[in-house]
Amino acid sequence: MSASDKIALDDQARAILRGNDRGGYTVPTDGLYPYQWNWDSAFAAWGFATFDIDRAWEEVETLLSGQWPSGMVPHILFHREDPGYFPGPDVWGASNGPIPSSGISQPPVAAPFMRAIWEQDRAAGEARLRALLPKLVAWHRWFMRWRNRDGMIFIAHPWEAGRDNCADWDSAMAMIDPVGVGEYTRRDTSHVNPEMRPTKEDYDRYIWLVQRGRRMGWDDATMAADWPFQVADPTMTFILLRAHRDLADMLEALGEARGEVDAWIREMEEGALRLRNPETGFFDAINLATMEHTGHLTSASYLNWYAGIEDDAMLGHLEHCFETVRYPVPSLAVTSPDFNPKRYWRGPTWGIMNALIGIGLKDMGHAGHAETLRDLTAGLIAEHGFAEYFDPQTGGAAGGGTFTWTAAVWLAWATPSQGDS
Ligand code: 2M8
Repeated sequence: MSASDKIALDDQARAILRGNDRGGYTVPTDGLYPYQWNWDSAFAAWGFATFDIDRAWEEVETLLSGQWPSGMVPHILFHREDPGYFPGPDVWGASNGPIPSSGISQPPVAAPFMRAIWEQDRAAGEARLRALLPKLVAWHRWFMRWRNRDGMIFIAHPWEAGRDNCADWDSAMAMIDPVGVGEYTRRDTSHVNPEMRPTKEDYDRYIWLVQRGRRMGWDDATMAADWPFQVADPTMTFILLRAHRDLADMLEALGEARGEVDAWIREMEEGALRLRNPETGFFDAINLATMEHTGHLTSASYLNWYAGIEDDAMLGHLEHCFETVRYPVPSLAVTSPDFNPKRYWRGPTWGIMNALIGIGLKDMGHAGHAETLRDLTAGLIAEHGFAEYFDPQTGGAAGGGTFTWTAAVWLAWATPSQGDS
């Protein structure tokens, strides 16, 4: 990549973050996603930190300002109503927090990215971090209380994992009969080619689960007693374990007690290993209704290093993936009968997952693998733009364009400029 191309792409990525800034929070992309999404925002903060540290802090402060009294940090904050997205605040009916929101959470990448921001801004950022840490502790405690099964973290809705229509949920989704869901109008398919989005069968179940949560007042105890969709998820489990480690280190650095978080780390170090499928040898999800592994090798399977877990078999799978897929890492192995190169989380490559996998690889001493993945991701974005996701075989851009988290991943991780420093 020439120096001028690199500068142009860095400029473009910064312009995307600025363009998606709605004042204190960033939308994932204009039109398709007009609200503040939880993990998108954490990625946005990481991207902002490369050129505007104050704006980076502000992003996570706004996100955590939507925290519920239970500690839960919602997956969407509906700051200003927008008819362009379905389901909006009226469908969720969740008024449990200070800002209208959804009733579920999302992968807690906030702690790792807040650590990255604070490490660039130790002196000036300390007071801001100190104010935010209790909120992170309360959110992590909420996961340990309400989404924990033997040290594995489960999701209560496919949207909670952020990998909406991933094959990992198929068996649990098939157990739901979305009777009475009624008529509704999707908005996503008017922004994006429907072949790149979840099916109507998926949406009927997504909305049916939302209606059920709403009837239960999004009350954790009521939901825990009778909830038909619970899948232990490698995204949530590996990310929360990593987030606990970063949180404990930040607490210690600021002179706060870390014992409670250390106990969670120990519990999850054991729990995460339960996600290893004894038949295939790779990490996958478990449908808690049947206790069966789902049997799918996904991009989330490779987050073990991000959680500080070494694994030779996963390294072998990754090397095979590098040899056989032009633009790794696909969200579902290309050899799976369910693989679809265009349909969202059933095949396409996502820059955010590559960044998390790459960070983990580097942290665990696999610098060569990390560099390969970073180079391939940089090439993908440079050739095909700041798309929401990409066809892993052709690199073709898919989903929404001018996407916040792809721009953030470029600035904070993929850009060759990161190697300059
Ligand atoms: C996608 O999910 C939303 C629902 O939360 C949707 O399709 O409407 C997922 O890719 C999710 O991970 C992401 O946070 C969100 C916004 O980018 O879009």
